[in-house]
Amino acid sequence: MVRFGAASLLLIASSAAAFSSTSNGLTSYRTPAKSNQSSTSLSMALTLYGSQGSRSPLVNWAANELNLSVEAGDLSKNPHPFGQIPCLTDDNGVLVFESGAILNYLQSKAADKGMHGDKKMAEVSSWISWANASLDPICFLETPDGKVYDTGLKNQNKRIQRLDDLLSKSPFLVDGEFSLADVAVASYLLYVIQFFPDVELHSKWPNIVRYMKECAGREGYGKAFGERVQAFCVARLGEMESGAGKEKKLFGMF
Ligand SMILES: N[C@@H](CCC(=O)N[C@@H](CS)C(=O)NCC(=O)O)C(=O)O
Repeated sequence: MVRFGAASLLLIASSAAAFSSTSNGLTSYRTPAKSNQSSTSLSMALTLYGSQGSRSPLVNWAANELNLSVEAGDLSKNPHPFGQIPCLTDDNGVLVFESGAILNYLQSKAADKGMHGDKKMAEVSSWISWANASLDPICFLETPDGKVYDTGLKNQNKRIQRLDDLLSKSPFLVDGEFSLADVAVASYLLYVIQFFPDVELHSKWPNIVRYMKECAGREGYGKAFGERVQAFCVARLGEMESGAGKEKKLFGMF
């Protein structure tokens, strides 16, 4: 499981000017209270311990999509058993850690309000687990001590090919409509282009690129990750679609 540790974060910070706001959040490990909060609320008690340059914005993205309001927790009081982020607390002493478990928890909170049936919940939850257990290790190759050194998306991969096939038949992963399955899967894919901005995906997986661009363009993504990250992702994916990225590389060879 990839850790967005100090070395990786430096990569993000140095890879593009687009990430300067992200890198600020990283150093302090504190979530800017306002940028990550959604305005409408079904609950006021959700508290997220996280930081902008980690994977915790994916939790904010999920909350934004579900219209759940999340407050930023004081990281010096982070109750995660291993001191990691993200970590979520709720009313009645609820404590949830692991980003996938947090997405499932938010999904079930929304389901309480009658938004999703069991069948959809099961599928969404399966995709959330797949994103963490199978997609993350493909997206981020790590040294034995857990440092990200490359992405598996530079080469063909049968699981990613299958994902592309699925997305050629449907705009989103579950029932053709956007869900937390897409938050989980697209978050990792979009982290890849933040870590490795030169990676070219369109020649191998055009449907995934279309999907990533669609997901990155969502209001909830921009609110959670910040406008600059959003603008960078959408622009980079647009370049891939138009072949501009490839041209740049060709020029670079001469
Ligand atoms: N599998 C966990 C990974 C959590 C994780 O590695 N978080 C990183 C930030 S993205 C962290 O807290 N790193 C500091 C540490 O491990 O002490 C999840 O998905 O929540």
